[in-house]
Amino acid sequence: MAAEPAVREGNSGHRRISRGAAAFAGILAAALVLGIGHLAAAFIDPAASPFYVLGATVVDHTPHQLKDAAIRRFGAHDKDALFVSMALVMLAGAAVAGLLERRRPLGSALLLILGGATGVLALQRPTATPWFVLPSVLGVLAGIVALRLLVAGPRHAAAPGDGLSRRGFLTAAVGVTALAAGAAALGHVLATRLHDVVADRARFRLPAPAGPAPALPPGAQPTLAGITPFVTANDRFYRVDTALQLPALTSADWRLRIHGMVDRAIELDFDRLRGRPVVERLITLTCVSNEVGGDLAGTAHWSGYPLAELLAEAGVHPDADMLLSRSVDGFTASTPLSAIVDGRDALLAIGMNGEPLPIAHGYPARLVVPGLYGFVSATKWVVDLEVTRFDRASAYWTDRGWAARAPIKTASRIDVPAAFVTVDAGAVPIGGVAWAQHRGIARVEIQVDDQPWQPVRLATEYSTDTWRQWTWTWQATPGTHTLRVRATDATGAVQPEQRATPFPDGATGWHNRVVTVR
Ligand SMILES: Nc1nc2c(c(=O)[nH]1)N[C@H]1C(S)=C(S)[C@@H](COP(=O)(O)O)O[C@H]1N2
Ligand SMILES: [Mo]
Repeated sequence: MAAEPAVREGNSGHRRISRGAAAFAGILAAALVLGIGHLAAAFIDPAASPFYVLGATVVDHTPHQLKDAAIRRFGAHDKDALFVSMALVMLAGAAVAGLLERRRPLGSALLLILGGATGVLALQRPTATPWFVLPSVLGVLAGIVALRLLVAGPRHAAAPGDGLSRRGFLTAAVGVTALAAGAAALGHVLATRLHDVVADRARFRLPAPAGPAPALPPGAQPTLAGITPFVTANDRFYRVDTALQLPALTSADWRLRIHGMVDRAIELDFDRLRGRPVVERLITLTCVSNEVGGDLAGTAHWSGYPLAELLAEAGVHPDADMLLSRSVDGFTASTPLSAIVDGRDALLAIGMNGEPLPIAHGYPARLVVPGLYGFVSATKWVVDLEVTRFDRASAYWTDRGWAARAPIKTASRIDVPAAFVTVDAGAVPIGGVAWAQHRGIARVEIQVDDQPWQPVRLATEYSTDTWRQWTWTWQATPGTHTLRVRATDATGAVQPEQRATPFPDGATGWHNRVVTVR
């Protein structure tokens, strides 16, 4: 079959653009909406870019079941998966707009409605100002002009309804593509230039800790190939947050307001923090979304300022019971004040493993509170601490059905042997990790098939706020066997066998591994 010409004579003698060309025109127009919108957003706030607005809105309204499924299915690539699905939906919508435009300006109307909706959604973003509508509006106007031009032809065409010639169409298409790509690229460059957080982080000098973390005692890290390292490197540390675009907050722009139920509100910046002693602590962070056997946990040297001291300066009212921390991107976490002032190492952290916080982990400042899941304590890019009460305020995930208070549940995991490996009969090294932050691990036991539970060798405890490695030697016999692990915390509570999903306050159940022995 011969290729359809881009432009052909209609019955009326008017040239009408082919369906394929019209769909293509719609896609180019939509690309221009996003490109111009992105450029305009660079002058306002990168968070006002239409593509980002749509993605962030989807993330904020995704039911937790779907979000958990996405994290399970795509892991750290859950955001890539979101971007790809969004792009596909947009591509389809844009093609429809192009097709609709062929007879009447219905495609333009569709762009106007969708662009208007994006502008309204932009105003709902946590950092929004009235200016946030502008990128969507400017983008849509540019998109409509492009769509009219490509599909209906210029106003000064010889006769009303005359479309572009084939050559004119191609020229215009190339022009629109270049404009869209150029605007998007320029927007990207401007946004990074204007908010150059990467350079700022490179210049940031992390103060040496006045109170360094105690050294690892010998025996805290068993030597077993494949066992989880006691300290997690920054680039191996799990990352969980709702941010599609990393907040770009420079240390010069950073302010932390402490207010609410306090005697005097205070505002800190890095100049005011300078000179205060920095402490460094090893703390194991855990995500509530961690499944039984999952790897959403990590241990790092966190350095920063004790939160209790900062709160004491503001003077916390005795009837307050919650610290509501807020990120520059609007995320909030509700932390019981008791967990901050009871002597544990709750920190306003500015360093991770001897470096300024990586941008993805909260640069320039975040919270770390031992013993509590990240969603109720570990606010990254933190800019606001409100002292309040659980009966007056609630945080981001609590508003979406998750628990308001969430201490970390006791967990244990088999790391060695890895899943699906075959081992030789005889002495087989087994190993893993267990955690029960702020209570401590007292015992870890392993069960082979239906045999009695047996205690394993626990690595030396570093502190109750860190995980604990364990090893065991199995006299393996040929066949297929199931190994099961369970931990007991220092209060004597045995990790429950009962399986529970992460929602609403953390998974429970015993991790097991099926091993083939030959
Ligand atoms: N600003 C912000 N901070 C956040 C989150 C978030 O979505 N936004 N997620 C929290 C959750 S659920 C966890 S488990 C920890 C993860 O910290 P990490 O990414 O440094 O491992 O960050 C917490 N802090
Ligand atoms: Mo989390």
